[in-house]
Amino acid sequence: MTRALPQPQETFLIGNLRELDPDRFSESLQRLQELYGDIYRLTIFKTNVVVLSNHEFINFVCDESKFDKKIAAGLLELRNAGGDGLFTAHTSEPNWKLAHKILMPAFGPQAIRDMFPAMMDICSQLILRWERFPGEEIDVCDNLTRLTLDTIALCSFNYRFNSFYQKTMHRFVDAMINVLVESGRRAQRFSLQNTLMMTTTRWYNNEIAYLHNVCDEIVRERRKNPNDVKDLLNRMINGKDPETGYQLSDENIRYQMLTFLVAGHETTSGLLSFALYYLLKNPHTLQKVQVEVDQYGEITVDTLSKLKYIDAVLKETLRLQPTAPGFILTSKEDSVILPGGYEVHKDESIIVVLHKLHRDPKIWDRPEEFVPERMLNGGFENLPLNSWKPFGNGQRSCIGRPFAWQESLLALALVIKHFNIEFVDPSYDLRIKQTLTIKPEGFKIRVRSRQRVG
Ligand code: MNH
Repeated sequence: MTRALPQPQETFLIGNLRELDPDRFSESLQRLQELYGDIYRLTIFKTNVVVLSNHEFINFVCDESKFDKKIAAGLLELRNAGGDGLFTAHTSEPNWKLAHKILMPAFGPQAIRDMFPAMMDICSQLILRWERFPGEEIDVCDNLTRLTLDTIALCSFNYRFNSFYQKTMHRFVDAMINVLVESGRRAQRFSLQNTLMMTTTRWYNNEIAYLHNVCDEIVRERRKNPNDVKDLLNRMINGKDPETGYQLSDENIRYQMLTFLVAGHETTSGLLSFALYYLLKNPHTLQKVQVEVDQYGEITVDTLSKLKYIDAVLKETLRLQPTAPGFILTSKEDSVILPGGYEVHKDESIIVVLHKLHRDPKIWDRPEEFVPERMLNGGFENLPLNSWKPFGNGQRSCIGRPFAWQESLLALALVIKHFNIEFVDPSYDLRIKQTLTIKPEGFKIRVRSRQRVG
């Protein structure tokens, strides 16, 4: 016996589209969970989506023999910019496997260690800048986005955006946000509507062209001045599949460049911003971080693996605020029966809502509270499988995870080591801003050096 899925009343032609605020997609899904439960169906135009919000359902769909990543809705539109780059490629596309094989070694333990000096280079720029402006208002997301964008570009392509030497953020960031947001909106219009909105479409295509141009320029420069560094860019230009000898095409390299510049900085910037927010809201945790970093004179690549409490702070931050708030799957078989007898068909998109998984009261004790201690000594690994999924699932999970982790440990350690931090507005309460990823909106701090340097 199969059971019918709960679903809000549909409107002619658009189905349940109105239930979703295009600028607050994740919050809309969370609100619907409160009304319809841990599994419900929405119809967006003609496509059905099944939204999952608890561990039991999500654990079931994390089985890769039965389910695969689906490129749908906003991600499908994002292919206008990212093409068959790793993040927006269908698993069945030959370029996904080829690029995955060529690029995996670039994220191995030694390769990431080798990036430490470049990460330290950019991090020192942030520290120096904050030291020079004691007591000034700092827009946290702005500054941390400069940090993570410059870091991914320097580490992967040996290219400098020099964001800390500019008054305004690099134009790349604006263009990227415009493309992310507009891709999301396009997914919520009729295709005829998109065709008719000629001015918007021209602007959108122009923004994409600008992004591609930044990528092409970096590749052009490397081809003109080749070197034998084993960075991401050289691996893309020279790497071959050892079995077939196939290489990445120029077009695909452009897509990968864009993918890494975008995927490689937005989520990490959000993670660091939320981590600072939670530390300020929970002064005793901030103090524990200070005690931890003060044990070490200087932060080196070998110090990082000893910073167990900061590691726990970052994990707990991603539990409460998974900066990539969900992922989309599809059944490999024509149809599949989920626990409870709910039948889901192959053409339906299955949305995993991480915010709800990470606060499932059956799994997590005091789920709404920020408690880094729960992530110590194995942490989520002691819980049922698939309880904590901020980096996605299986073969399509985040390739940049070790990169993001090293960068985040370093940045948080250095910031807490060097500064006393306070809210500009002590009554600030978290507001979430969503593009594709989420960030705290309007979060501002002041910092003062803890010890005089130089
Ligand atoms: Mn990342 C895929 C989260 C940092 C590059 N990343 C994913 C997915 C999640 C994710 C979730 C799976 C999405 C999906 O199933 O549709 N990523 C994060 C988070 C951080 C992060 C929370 C930081 C914190 N990611 C990074 C960094 C890089 C990167 C840093 C690059 C250096 N991520 C990727 C790429 C993919 C990806 C590339 C696509 C991998 C694939 O499908 O082969």
